[in-house]
Amino acid sequence: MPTEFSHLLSSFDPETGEIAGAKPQYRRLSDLRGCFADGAAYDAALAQGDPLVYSVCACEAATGPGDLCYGIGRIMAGRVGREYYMTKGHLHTWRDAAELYFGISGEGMMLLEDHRTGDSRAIALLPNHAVYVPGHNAHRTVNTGSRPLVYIGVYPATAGHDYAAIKERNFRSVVVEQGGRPALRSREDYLRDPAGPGPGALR
Ligand code: S6P
Ligand code: ZN
Repeated sequence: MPTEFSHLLSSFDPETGEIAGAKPQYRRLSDLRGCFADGAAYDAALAQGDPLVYSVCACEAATGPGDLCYGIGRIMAGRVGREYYMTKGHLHTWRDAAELYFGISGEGMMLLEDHRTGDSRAIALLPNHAVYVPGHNAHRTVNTGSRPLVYIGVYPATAGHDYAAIKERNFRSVVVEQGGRPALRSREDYLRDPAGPGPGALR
């Protein structure tokens, strides 16, 4: 079996989320300042330690126009306040660039937000399912389960990652635990009433 990835063949470990020959990036809680809605809950969690929230490993061997890349994400189970552990989230620099996500293991959601309209959607990300992320949608992956969520994202090599827009204004919606289930709520609404009106509306 090959140990280095190339344009044509690469191997990955669906448990660890690592791609042979590629360097994983690790995102700890301290790297996600400003992402979680509840700032006090974030500070309290960070005072207890700086756990790993997720890792991502990318195969970006092909770089030309028309080429494709993929990344494997592995998000740990956990929450800050009621908000589940999640990725930073980004828009593609090339706004038209779409992406396909494939669930490998665990249970999660893709939070999509159209930057032109502000409309938010949460789509289940489950094993043996694919989620299409249309262009112009900020996307954030959320682990709503009790074990690591592992998934693959396939994107155009020229998509680029724009984190600045998210850092500036964050997503308008949050995926939070409500009555033991995930719910999509507006950030404002969640901050006003963290427990929410009742069982979550998603699934
Ligand atoms: C890349 C793709 C994923 C993410 C990964 C981590 O286009 O969407 O591989 O990079 O889910 O998320 P983030 O927001 O930290 O890049
Ligand atoms: Zn992306």
